[in-house]
Amino acid sequence: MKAKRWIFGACLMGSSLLVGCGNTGGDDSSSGAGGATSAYGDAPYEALQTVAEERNLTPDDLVAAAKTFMPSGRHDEYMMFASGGHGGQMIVIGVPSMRILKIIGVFTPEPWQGYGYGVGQDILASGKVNGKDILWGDTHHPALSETAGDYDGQFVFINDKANARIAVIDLRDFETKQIVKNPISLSDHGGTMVTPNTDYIIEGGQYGHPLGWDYAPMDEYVEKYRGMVTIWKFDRKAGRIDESQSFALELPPYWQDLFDAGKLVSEGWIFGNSFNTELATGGVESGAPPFEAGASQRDNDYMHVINLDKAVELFKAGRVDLIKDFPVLSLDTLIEEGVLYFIPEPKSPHGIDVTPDGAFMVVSGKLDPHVTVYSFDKIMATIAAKNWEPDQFGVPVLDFDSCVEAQIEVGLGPLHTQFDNLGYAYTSLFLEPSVARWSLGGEAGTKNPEADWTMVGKVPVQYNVGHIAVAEGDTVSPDGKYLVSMNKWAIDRFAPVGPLLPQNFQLVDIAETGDTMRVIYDMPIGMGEPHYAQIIKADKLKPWDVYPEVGWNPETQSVRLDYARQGKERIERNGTTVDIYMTAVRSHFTPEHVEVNEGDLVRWHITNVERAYDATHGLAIPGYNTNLSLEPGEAQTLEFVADKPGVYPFYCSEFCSALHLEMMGYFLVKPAE
Ligand code: K7E
Ligand code: CUA
Repeated sequence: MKAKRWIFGACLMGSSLLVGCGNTGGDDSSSGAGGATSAYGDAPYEALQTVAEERNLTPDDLVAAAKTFMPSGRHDEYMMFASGGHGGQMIVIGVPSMRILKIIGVFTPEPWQGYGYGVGQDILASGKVNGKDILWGDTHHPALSETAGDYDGQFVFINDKANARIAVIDLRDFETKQIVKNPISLSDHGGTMVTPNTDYIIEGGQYGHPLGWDYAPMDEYVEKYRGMVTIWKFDRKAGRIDESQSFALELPPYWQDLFDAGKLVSEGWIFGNSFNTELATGGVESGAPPFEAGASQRDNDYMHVINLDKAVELFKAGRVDLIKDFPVLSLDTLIEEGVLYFIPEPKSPHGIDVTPDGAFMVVSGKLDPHVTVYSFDKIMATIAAKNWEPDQFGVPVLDFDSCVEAQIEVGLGPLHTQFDNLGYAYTSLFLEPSVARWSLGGEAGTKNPEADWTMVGKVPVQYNVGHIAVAEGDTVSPDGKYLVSMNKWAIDRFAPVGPLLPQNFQLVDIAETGDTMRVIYDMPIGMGEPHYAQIIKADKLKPWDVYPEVGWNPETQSVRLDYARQGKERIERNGTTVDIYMTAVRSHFTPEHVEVNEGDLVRWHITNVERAYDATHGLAIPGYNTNLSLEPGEAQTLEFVADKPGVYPFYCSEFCSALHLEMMGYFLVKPAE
């Protein structure tokens, strides 16, 4: 037997790796997974062996392949909602197969979904900044809605760092329903995070600037520039952010980075971190230290500890100032009322993550090889003892030693931390690059064999990991099992596609204790630079098969009043306004001829009257920048001026039936005299 013939070697030794290898006759359940008859006759394992040899696959490769392969028709156990980075979308990915299931248009038009070309036009327009259409976003942190600290599968939110906007996506149809522009800030990063019952969505700022977009010269940085965190009220019933019940907190112009909401014991508090407590203002061109050096001089920055319940109380009591008509709790009020505290944190931190039990806050400094763990109990005791010194803005800075529970050396460039079901935490190490596993203390620490607060092991990743996401990792009861390492660099992992490479999402099997962690899949992400992701148990999602009723308007999630009904299709002219009432069904539009005059205002109402699962039609109109995606039951209205005479063959852009090519019509615009 050749050395390479390890598969049957293992089999003959009685390994259970190959189920039923002693009986490959295909006659019963022992012949392979699921008991199906093999397409490879009576020699499926020889076929596997041949593939392994031809493709030079190791036994580990085969196990990894088996762990991530999803047979046709079978569904993934988890779904990952990943930010689309500066692509401005959200990416839905099945785990463990790592197959992309959907790309949701959020801040960016998405023609396949008709988003931004009819549907979603109003939603994108609500994200205007200073009256300007902004047709992209830099999405960073998705947050699934939670009930009692557990993902509930109803909504997902995401921020746009570039323009300080927040979007709401409804998971009944996986479509964006709302974009809210922050009225006082131009930049956000610490969003989105939700409180344990999704009462509030947190949006922290990033780069300091005068709130409300006023002008102030850079040498007035300390007096006029500010940071902020905005608390958006979420109305679950309406499925929308209620801007009238939302407010912001004025913060010193340290650069706030990430926030996380307290849970269980720490519910009612939120925690953030910051960098540039140096208040560096750059100016390398005039001899000042560049930002990256100027903002890294001090050994410490400040973790932010905010009493959210108290802030809400003060807002409700009207203790606010208005900036651009938006209610803001001033820094003075926050200090006076004991809402805001700082704690020193190792220099230039990036992530802040609250443990599943809510008892500890984990911070890592990019320039410090440790993670620092703060105890909520100790923080409360330190506040009660007034053991603090004010910073230059008068904010109490709590005594570091009195708040810290542990510091664990994890490696170079620690960024973000996640948690699992085994009492472990995982921290991404940007510089090594790898993912470190370490054991929690407290209650959680009893779930694994290691001592509390100790480094357990590392798995190398390729390359330069940013965020990591564990299945159900931000909930009060993480599932563990899988971790996705979101790597910024891909270098040699995939076939070259020019100088702009995809990002690399690596799936890591973390189901075992100790230092056993295995990379089992590499997934190229060829759009944007995804930052964070959350992974939810797929059976928590209950999306609609078809819209509940014919005439459905997905923007309002209700039936339109004047939708185009089957049998009532018509064209109505009222002066120079023309209303077209059209239906779509396999395989025709009714009416098929639409003639208007040059200069008419056209209101094109169209309904897909199908009730069959997946019977989607499109409406593509050449020359008018229009494409709709009409899911079964959906009704849309397009509005435009027919400003160019001509003959426009419009057609269905979804291949819906054998006669799909015939599903078309003529839109004629008759020249004015
Ligand atoms: Cu890229 Cu959370 Cu915006 Cu870290 S962030 S990597
Ligand atoms: Cu309808 Cu193609």
